[in-house]
Amino acid sequence: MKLVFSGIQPTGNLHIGNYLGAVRNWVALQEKFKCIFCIVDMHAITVWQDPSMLVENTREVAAALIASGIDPKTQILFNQSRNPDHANLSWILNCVARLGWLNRMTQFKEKAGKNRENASVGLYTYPNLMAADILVYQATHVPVGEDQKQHLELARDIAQKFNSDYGADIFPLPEPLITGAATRVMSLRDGASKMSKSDPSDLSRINLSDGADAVAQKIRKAKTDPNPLPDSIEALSGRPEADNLISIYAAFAGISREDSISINSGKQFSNFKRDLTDLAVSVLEPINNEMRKLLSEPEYIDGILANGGERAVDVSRPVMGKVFQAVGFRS
Ligand code: AQP
Repeated sequence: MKLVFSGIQPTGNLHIGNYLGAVRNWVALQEKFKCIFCIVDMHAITVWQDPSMLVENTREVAAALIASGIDPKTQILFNQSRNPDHANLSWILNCVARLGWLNRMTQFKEKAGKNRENASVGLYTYPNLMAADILVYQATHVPVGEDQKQHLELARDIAQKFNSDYGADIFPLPEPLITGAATRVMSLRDGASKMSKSDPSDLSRINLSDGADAVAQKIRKAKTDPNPLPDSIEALSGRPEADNLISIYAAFAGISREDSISINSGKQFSNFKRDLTDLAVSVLEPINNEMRKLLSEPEYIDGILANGGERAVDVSRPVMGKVFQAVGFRS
């Protein structure tokens, strides 16, 4: 049976990068696959999270996912810490993965930056936890963006080594799931950096929790250049902010970048930004309204996550039984 595992960190509000680059595709996957959607709070604490904010952010991400169309009844939606099997398998995989493999992970180098000695050990072993997230459910497919491809490769290597070391055919090798042209949304303040939840400037991103006025204000303040929009994608070269806004327009309209530029060619940014705002609000407003409704009932969201956690354990526990037996735990 095909089983999809997807994870998202509750490190802040979900933004349109998460929505257009990942969540929107996950909604479509539900039609074809059994899916497990996991809010990965254990990954989030690899960098400092204020505990009370983490609780709020976890609820907010859950509300954003449900409001975007994830169905917690037919699929499993929960936060990672509700199922201890992730941590349990992760430890075993720490003993399977090789130091040299982790040393090659580029995301650790990027996230740890220059202050590597002061990064948490968890940030370093993050890919092993990610492998455990996938393998503990014997997931067969994982939708991955460009930035996560290396981690999925590592999960495959770990699965293969575990199966071979212990002579047990427990873990299928998870496959990447390509979900159409990936939209990489860049910051509204700097077209060269990715839109990110943890960017200190709230003006750099449009959050799914932003109402129509905030969306309009952020698009109005988005960095641009003095020239009108050109008539071809090639002519956007060297204009990263214009390029980003054209891509965002294309993603919201469900059209190609080429069509987006031909529709908007010759417009001044003031006009284009008005059109982009109308388009963005038409997609985001229903999601935002539903999110607000859900967030007014935190117990309802907690109930969904608790139920999802129990159903997740039902899937992982038999796998952990096989793993324990293979490793030689419990006499
Ligand atoms: N700007 C983006 N454009 C397109 N896709 C994006 N994703 C994130 N940012 C963009 C995709 O969203 C999914 C969930 O990501 P995540 O929250 O687990 O981690 P992330 O990639 O580290 O996201 P952020 O927003 O940048 O969070 P922080 O600031 O905490 O690091 C992934 O599929 C990701 O590709």
